Amino acid sequence: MTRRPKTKPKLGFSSGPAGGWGSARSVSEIVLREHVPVSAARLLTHQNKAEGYMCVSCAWAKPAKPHPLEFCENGAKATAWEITGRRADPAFFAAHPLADLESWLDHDLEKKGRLTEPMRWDAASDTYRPVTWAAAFEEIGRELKALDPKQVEFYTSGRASLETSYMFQLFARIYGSNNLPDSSNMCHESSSVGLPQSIGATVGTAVLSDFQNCDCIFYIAQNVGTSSPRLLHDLQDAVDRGVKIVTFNLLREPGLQRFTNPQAPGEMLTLAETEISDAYYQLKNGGDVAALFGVCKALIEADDALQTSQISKVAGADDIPDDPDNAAAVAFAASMAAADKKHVLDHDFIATHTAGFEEFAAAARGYAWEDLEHFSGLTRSQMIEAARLYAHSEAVLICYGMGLTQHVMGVENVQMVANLALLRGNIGKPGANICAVRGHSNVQGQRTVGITEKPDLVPLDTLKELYAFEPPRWEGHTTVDACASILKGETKAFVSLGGNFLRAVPETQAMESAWRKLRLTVQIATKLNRSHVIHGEIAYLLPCLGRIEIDQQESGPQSVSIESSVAQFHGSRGMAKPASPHLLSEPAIVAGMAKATLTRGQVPWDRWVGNYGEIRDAIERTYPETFKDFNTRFLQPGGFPRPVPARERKWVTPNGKANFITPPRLFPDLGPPAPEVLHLATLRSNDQFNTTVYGYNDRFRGVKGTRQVIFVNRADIDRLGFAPGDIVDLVTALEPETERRVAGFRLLDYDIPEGCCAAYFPETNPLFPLSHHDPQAKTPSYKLLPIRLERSQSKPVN
Ligand SMILES: Nc1nc2c(c(=O)[nH]1)N[C@H]1C(S)=C(S)[C@@H](COP(=O)(O)OP(=O)(O)OC[C@H]3O[C@@H](n4cnc5c(=O)[nH]c(N)nc54)[C@H](O)[C@@H]3O)O[C@H]1N2
Ligand SMILES: Nc1nc2c(c(=O)[nH]1)N[C@H]1C(S)=C(S)[C@@H](COP(=O)(O)OP(=O)(O)OC[C@H]3O[C@@H](n4cnc5c(=O)[nH]c(N)nc54)[C@H](O)[C@@H]3O)O[C@H]1N2
Ligand SMILES: [Mo]
Repeated sequence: MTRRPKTKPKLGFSSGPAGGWGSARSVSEIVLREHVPVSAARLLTHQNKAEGYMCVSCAWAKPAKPHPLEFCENGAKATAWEITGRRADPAFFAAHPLADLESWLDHDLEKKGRLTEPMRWDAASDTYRPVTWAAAFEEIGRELKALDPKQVEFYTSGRASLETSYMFQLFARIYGSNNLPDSSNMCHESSSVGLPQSIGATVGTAVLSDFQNCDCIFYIAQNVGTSSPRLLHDLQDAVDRGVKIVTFNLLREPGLQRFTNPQAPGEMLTLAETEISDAYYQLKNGGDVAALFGVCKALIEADDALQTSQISKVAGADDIPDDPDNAAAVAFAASMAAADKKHVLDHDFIATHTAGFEEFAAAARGYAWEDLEHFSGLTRSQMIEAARLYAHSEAVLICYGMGLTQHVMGVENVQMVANLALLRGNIGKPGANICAVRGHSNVQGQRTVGITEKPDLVPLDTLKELYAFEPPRWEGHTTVDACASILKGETKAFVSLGGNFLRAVPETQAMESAWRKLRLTVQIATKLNRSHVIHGEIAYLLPCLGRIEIDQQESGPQSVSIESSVAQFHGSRGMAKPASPHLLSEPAIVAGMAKATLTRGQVPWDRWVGNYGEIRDAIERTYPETFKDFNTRFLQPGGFPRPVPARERKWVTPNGKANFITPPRLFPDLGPPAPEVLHLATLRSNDQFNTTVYGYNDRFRGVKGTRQVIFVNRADIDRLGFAPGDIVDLVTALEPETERRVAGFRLLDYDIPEGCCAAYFPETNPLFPLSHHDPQAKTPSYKLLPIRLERSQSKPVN
């Protein structure tokens, strides 16, 4: 049975600002809907505060001096979703064979509420049935011992704490495996691969105070209103100070246009809105390399002109006198003259700190504006205007998100951000840095403590010394490699620390078939999802405490820690009553499996579980500089910073310089262009957190009661012979030998550049071939896939 939501879909444009009354109403609706007791709802006042718990939604920074209510609509939803009064208990499972649950939508599965007891799949009844923890650990250990460690995947979703993540990677390594794929592989891996080559940092360099010290923010490919709403406060404060916000996005996202602070009663009463962006450049998906090359070209050529005293020639001002775009070039030239600028680029910084400038500048000069316009979808004057705003700012902060990283050219996108920053020394000084806006609340931190498939990123010798075992030195699997290995039948067991792997990865259909052939699936989880309903021959569902819940162990109630988007570590103490007395904490579950599996290594698993302070001590012993005085600093207001050398302009690269890296091309090769092909970007609604679908509305984009929509430009709808509201199938236009199709999507006439289209994830994941990813980072190209539309035989499922 496929469940249908009760409301009828309503499609239209959002006219209101982000935040505002809609946001306040949305929070109270979900608190009521989830039957959250009033006492638990009060917990929100402790969210993201030093004495409280860190939000389980996004990774945005937690200020040392928080707002009285330091949470947003989505943080409140995520909290209510975790401390819900609903339960998926053994009676529910007994009544629902998995063959039945397979037809349920993601929303309906998770909506059943929190898992309450450890369960094992029973083949005879096709149901999950309760087992004891001891029996579960014993069988998991026995099964893992019988396998070659190379046949096992240890997946982590980015919510697990630093303490759990450290234990999990140690368990995998002592067992003998570096197969540690994680959600970050599908997310900011392009940053993790691109930034080290450019600036010698694996993470962004920004600190929270940069928002107070910058005079311009370039905001690229991130949907702040939906994905990290608390960042809107920092943007709003910046705007109030007169900071210019320059946005590059495929869509005109309301959060980046207007914002009403739902926590500022004055603003709510008057409906005062803050206009966020000064300049909004709506570009084609995949157009960022070309757009940023255009901005860099304008800067470099303006500088060239100033060097030769041909100020009138700034940005080619007098080359094409009849060109209407010339106005931007003339304005740029005049503005430089009026400011009496002698140069546009920071030549001292470039000479002292960087390598590769000449090659990059030559490439920028060499590109024709027509090509940059063609691939970006922007006009020359827009790129020059952006360059003018950039050139007149002394400290530019560049923020970016998934619209840059999830691309075949994801690494090049990220490196273009670095190139732009380096041109004017916009890195490592107050207000000027690169801010990689991360997703999951501890996705950055889990990498810091060893969740990675790359053995070079982990101090293996230290682990060897501390725990008396020989760590594996071979390169493990990323998420894409893990999928390939599962598809080939080489992987036999999958141990999942949270997440919903099967739904988050590409190639859904083939992956679901291959997943069923796994010998063992172990899922540590809070709520039921599709990766549990489809399962291996032996399948365990191990329910854990969430971060918001009180975690009582031998030495008392425990705290855990996380790392935010700006590389600050924070403590978090659970405050809600656990959803069930049978739950174990994540550290206890990892320890239970490790003890039942490992026959070597010396790890005090029980002592660690009894007192997480001992795990933090172990983390500090492994990473003494990063986690200096971990236990004494982690609960202080505002957390404590992780050292990021590029912040101090120390470049930990092979040549000791910050490198301009010149992308070899402007756009990826997606096969021969065809008129019927559109380029799909997959997105989140503001009523979901990744594969967790809270509801069927996308208030900001004016969609109500459905997720089965495709956003298309009206000209494309007409050109392709459809009408708005028609129901279509989406069919991948790559690798024609395999048909990849999702059925029953409503065509929505939307403000999106021609040739582009957008739809929600994870419903569209069956369209993505596994091979369609960045070749270096292996981040799936979730923001750029060629597809065709076909008239549908199906009805939308919602
Ligand atoms: N409410 C909510 N919050 C979340 C999540 C959630 O699902 N829901 N997920 C969390 C996670 S794990 C992550 S990683 C983050 C994700 O947060 P974001 O980084 O904001 O990711 P997306 O929502 O996928 O959308 C990215 C934005 O990029 C734009 N875009 C798409 N393609 C392109 C392109 O080629 N170029 C440019 N310039 N723009 C483009 C889209 O229009 C969209 O505004 O959010 C986190 N926070
Ligand atoms: N097409 C497309 N695909 C994408 C993306 C995209 O933009 N487009 N984005 C990608 C990105 S950025 C990401 S990060 C991935 C997300 O991939 P994942 O991180 O694997 O997926 P989530 O949906 O965040 O996982 C939700 C599940 O986590 C479990 N969970 C929640 N809280 C806890 C907890 O405290 N402990 C434990 N153990 N489990 C918990 C619940 O059971 C819930 O069902 O998806 C990727 N996939
Ligand atoms: Mo993510």
